[in-house]
Amino acid sequence: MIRASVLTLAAILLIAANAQAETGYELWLRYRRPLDATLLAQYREEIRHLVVLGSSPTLLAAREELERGLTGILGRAVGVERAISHRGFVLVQGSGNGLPRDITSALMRAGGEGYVIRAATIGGHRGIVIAANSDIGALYGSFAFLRHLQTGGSLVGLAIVSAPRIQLRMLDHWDNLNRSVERGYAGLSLWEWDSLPGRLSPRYKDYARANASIGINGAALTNVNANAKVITAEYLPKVAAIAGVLRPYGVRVFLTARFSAPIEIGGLKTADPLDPAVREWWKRKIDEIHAAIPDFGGFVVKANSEGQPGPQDYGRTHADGANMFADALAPHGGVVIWRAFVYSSEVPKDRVRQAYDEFKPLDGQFRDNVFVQVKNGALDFQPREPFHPLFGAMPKTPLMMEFQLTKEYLGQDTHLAYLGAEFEEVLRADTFAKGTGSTVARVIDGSLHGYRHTGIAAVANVGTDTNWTGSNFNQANWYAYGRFAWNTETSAAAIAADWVRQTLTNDSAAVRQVVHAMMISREAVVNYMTPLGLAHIMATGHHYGPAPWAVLPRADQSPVYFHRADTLGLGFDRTPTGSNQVAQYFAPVRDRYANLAAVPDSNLLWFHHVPWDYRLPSGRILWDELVVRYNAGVDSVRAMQRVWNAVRPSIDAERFSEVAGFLGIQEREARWWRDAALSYFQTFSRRPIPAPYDQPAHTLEYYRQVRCPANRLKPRCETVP
Ligand code: GCW
Repeated sequence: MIRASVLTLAAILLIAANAQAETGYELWLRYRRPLDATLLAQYREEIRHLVVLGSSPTLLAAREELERGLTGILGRAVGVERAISHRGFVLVQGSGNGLPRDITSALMRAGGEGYVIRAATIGGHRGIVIAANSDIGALYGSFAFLRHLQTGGSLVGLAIVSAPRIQLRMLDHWDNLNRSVERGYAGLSLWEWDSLPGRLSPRYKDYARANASIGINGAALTNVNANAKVITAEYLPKVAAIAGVLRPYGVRVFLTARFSAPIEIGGLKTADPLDPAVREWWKRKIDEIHAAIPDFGGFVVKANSEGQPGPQDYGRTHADGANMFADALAPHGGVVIWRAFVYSSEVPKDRVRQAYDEFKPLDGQFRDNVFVQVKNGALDFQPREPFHPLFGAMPKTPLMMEFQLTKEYLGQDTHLAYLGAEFEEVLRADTFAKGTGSTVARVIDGSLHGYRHTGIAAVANVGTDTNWTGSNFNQANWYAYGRFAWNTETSAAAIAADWVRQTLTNDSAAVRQVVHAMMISREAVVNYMTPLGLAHIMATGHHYGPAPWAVLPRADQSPVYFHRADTLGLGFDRTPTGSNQVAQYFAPVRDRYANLAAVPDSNLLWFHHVPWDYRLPSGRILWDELVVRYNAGVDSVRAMQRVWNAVRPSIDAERFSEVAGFLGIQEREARWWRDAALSYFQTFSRRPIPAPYDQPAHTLEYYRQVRCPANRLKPRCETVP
């Protein structure tokens, strides 16, 4: 008898433990009880019932999320009532109606999508108001309130007002219709085209919740290397079904347009953007899309880049192409997002000049509803690049930022690299377009040039993996992107702390340590892959692992083209004696970059071909500094491992071991990068690796032989020491 009940108890405990098993699926929306008993007591005292005024799908979503979240955090159910009847209410409404004066006046600062969260007394009862000027604002406010509780915020004197600085905050999927994901490392595409529109995967709604919780309000569902099929009558009902799930969460659907679609699916002979039949075809097509998806956001277009068709095929400009779509979308309120990532078929003198050279002259020629979307740097999502010189250079054309969350060049799913640090670095960079303080953030939030509309995008890192992003830490990049898109002035460390508290642990000492590890992680990757401004020395094709020696048929795809190592030195001369790409920046940025004595170490080899014995501000010559940096990268990964081991008691076993495993791979691969790169560059520098640093574990020949099968979903190079 006693034995039986002990067994039952054990079984119950096991079930309880399993219920809490941390797969990562819940992302930062875990809603666990706070560790701090005083805080929990306060929450339980102050939060007793929920009153959501209104029944729109968006307000119902807010109610559902608050019920779920509060139940988890308080550890007991919260009553849902129609009106405030006693103390401890949480009132949610998408208007200022009937609210105290201090709240209605705060709402004036909340704009169309922002919110106010305040402690208030209504009808003699004390409680909390979440108010906005729209239902979506109320939903964002609800998520923000839950975040406040999840991160251990106090309810005393609660007074928050928040509004997004950028209007369009997009996630761009590079998802193909066969469900493969270009540069995706987290499984298959979320979009189950075969079973749509009949079946709606539960993932769609959880995806929408995650986005809404960080303020993302647009999603381009398909790859910019586009397939025209997605805009056929066969696919539009499928797209409409997804849009229906995302709509209550404020996420509008966008698609990618293949420029040659009029030929491929329209039976026309040309896709010339000035041809009346082509223009008419797109107009009808866009009408058809809007009939299926009334709030369709518009198109993202990659044209005349990496072999994609575009207006230049017909002797027309990017503006001609973009304006054709713009004219057809305008009556529906849609926008065209035209990418500036152009990479033409002719080998240029300097590939990183191209976007500026092609787009700058077109400033002023785009219609009102066109965005030009610019990658954060002029090359291609490298671990570090100087900010793209187009920022600040197109005052008449709203420029959108494009970041990449899927870490194509930063260790993909495996390596820990918190990109918040990169977002912060780029957004705070000063373009000097209109003197000091002309930051990239102020270009894209529109305040510098008075843009008509503003936007930001990031290439998504999500897929069907249980944890969504391939590794638990990659979730932080999705999260940080949304938070930065909402508030470009925020800090990477503050966002990291919120993420850790919501996602991993609320133990303050552990939070501090994990944030520290995250904050050094991106610089670690820069150091062991591409220190001192090196770029694009990754293996060909899959971009995983080092191959600085690679020579491709096409020069400007070759690592040797980008690093230019020779017996004299290392680096790409972009000063007036070289490609003069520095001239694309405003003074004094261009002068600082052009001057070997003034250029920051972080961009040194990006702008200069530097002699091996050139002495850096550290007092070391270039070669020795390179050795130091590569080793610093490895050391930082080891420091991250030490942090992770130290916080073990605060982390669940599942995620602890996943991260520990990945950090082990990262440490090994950081050494691989270091040893491969240094033994290769040493053939030019002809200098020893100074003590006390390790000599490469293998010969250069060995590293050159390492292969990471390119056809695997996640290239892993298990043979590496
Ligand atoms: O980063 C490069 C990628 C390509 C990608 C391209 C782009 C979608 O290697 O896979 O294509 O950029 O941004 O268009």
